[in-house]
Amino acid sequence: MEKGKILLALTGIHPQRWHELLSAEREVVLEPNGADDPSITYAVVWKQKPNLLKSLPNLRAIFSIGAGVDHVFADPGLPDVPIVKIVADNLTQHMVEYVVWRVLDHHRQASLYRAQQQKKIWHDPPQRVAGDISVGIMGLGSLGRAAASALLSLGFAVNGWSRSDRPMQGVSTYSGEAGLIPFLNATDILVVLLPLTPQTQGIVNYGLLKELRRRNGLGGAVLINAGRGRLQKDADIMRALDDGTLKEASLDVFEVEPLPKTSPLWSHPKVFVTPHAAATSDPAHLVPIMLRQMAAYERGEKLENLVDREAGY
Ligand code: NDP
Ligand code: OXD
Repeated sequence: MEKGKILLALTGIHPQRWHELLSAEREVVLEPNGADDPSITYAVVWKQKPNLLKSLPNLRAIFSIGAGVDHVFADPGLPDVPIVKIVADNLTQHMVEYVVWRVLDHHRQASLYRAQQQKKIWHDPPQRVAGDISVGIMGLGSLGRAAASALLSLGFAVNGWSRSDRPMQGVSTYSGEAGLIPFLNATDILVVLLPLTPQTQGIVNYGLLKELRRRNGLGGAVLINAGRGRLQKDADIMRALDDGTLKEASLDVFEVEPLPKTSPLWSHPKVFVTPHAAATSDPAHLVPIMLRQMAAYERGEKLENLVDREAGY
């Protein structure tokens, strides 16, 4: 197969660094200029414009610059070519750090100490150890498994929920619809690392949060969502925080992003907001992986980390 040309089509992300690094090895067309060039063979995308790719007759594969691919599927004219998602140590490391940071922050009652500090209160509340707390990870994929390992090494009890059976040493695993309620009933801190698909949209709602365990001395259940915003119902999270169903939440993703300035989540005292920054895609680490895959494909090897179109992730 001859060396292919790349279309770089990013929305809401500055393309310069991606362009520079991809251009070091291949010819790159930067959307919108020349985006209909029939000699384009690969598309590197983040939220590509609708119907942009369907007119490219020689497109061999689409590379998402993120681990999530819901932004690729949002295109009604998505051509039927392989879609590759990112699996990279660098991205995984960022996500593991985010999850461990947020779990420890809630577990070690950081909000209580911040409030005490503001009032100059010297008070040492009772402490639990990690083994008293069950962290439940919804989505035991590349990121979920790495986060589970890190939490296990800190001594937390860890539960995991996935679509199919995913045994993991040291983790209590649950799967499918039948496993969801038992998983939630055994979980104190819920970490959401699911992909957004028609099956998972809106799954983090009030009814689900009600099922979380509340007998751990944490003072209530905790939600951490770093998956996708449309997995959750922002209004249900507000309701759950306000009536005590949830003690606290760390939210990296929101139904609408950027989070509108009018959203009450910004100023809610029990919510920790980050701007979809749990694991940012770093071109210096991800472009070499994409270029390696393109070269391997042209040598006749298989593409790795392919998206299952039917499953949507
Ligand atoms: P993977 O595809 O490796 O894993 C997805 C996991 O979710 C799998 O365990 C899968 O089950 C499970 N799952 C999917 N659908 C269902 C369902 N209907 N019911 C139960 N479980 C389900 O994805 P990654 O770990 O690489 O990434 C997860 C998500 O994290 C991404 O899709 C993206 O949305 C988000 N993300 C967010 C970032 C941020 O900065 N906030 C950065 C990077 C990613 P099974 O194992 O059976 O297939
Ligand atoms: C991703 C993201 O999917 O950054 O990688 O959200």
